[in-house]
Amino acid sequence: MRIQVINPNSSASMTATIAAAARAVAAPGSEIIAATARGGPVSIEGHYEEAVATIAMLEEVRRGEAAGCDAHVIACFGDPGLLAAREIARGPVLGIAEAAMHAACFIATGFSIVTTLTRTRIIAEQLVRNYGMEHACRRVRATDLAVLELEDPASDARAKIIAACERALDEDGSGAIVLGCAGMADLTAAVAQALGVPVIDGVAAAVKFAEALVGLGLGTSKRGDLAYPLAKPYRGGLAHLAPLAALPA
Ligand code: 2AL
Repeated sequence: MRIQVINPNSSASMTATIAAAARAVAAPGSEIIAATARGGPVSIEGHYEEAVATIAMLEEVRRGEAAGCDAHVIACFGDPGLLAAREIARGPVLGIAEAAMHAACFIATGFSIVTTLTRTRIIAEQLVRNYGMEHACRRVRATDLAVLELEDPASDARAKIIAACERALDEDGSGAIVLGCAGMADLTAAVAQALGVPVIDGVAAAVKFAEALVGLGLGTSKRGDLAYPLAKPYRGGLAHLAPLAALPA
């Protein structure tokens, strides 16, 4: 099966990290098609950036659909544009935050999310509420690391993340850690080894859930609000985003 893994920010270096994490867990029959947003912010750390990045992310979903991808992964912890992407996709669309939280629930009764900036922490807290995960998410913790600092060896990101995770285990009563940024995917093994508890990278979790759903023959429901967008003209600079020719339900 072909799984499109989309980095909604425009940093190709982060896409390389995401693609490596996806390929490390993909089953032998799964092809990971990594895509980087062709425009928009270099990292996503707020609502405005999520909104702008969503347009470029949806363009990639359209390309992936046209190329016959069986599933799509949105590899940013804000899950930007997740429901919009589901509207235009036949197969499943997984957001890494939703996937990671569900994975955590299978292996622990409580988890903490360790993310980047405080403003991002607030967005993650909203996702926890949206996904009905308050029962299991004990706390969302910020590290005050900007997303692109994760790629800078001088930022000491690994040590800061491990320190935040240790505080989470000590103070939150959590049994597992969810890493709250796609750019942390390459740190998963090191953090897990340092902590001795399950550490979940949403990129890997989303790829495995995508494989499971496609393997079960399940795609996105086309009944109700996730039906294909209504056919109508779009104007101006966004005219190219008018829905593709209606596909069979
Ligand atoms: C993210 C992420 O995963 N990619 C990005 O650009 N921003 N999310 C985050 N929590 O910092």
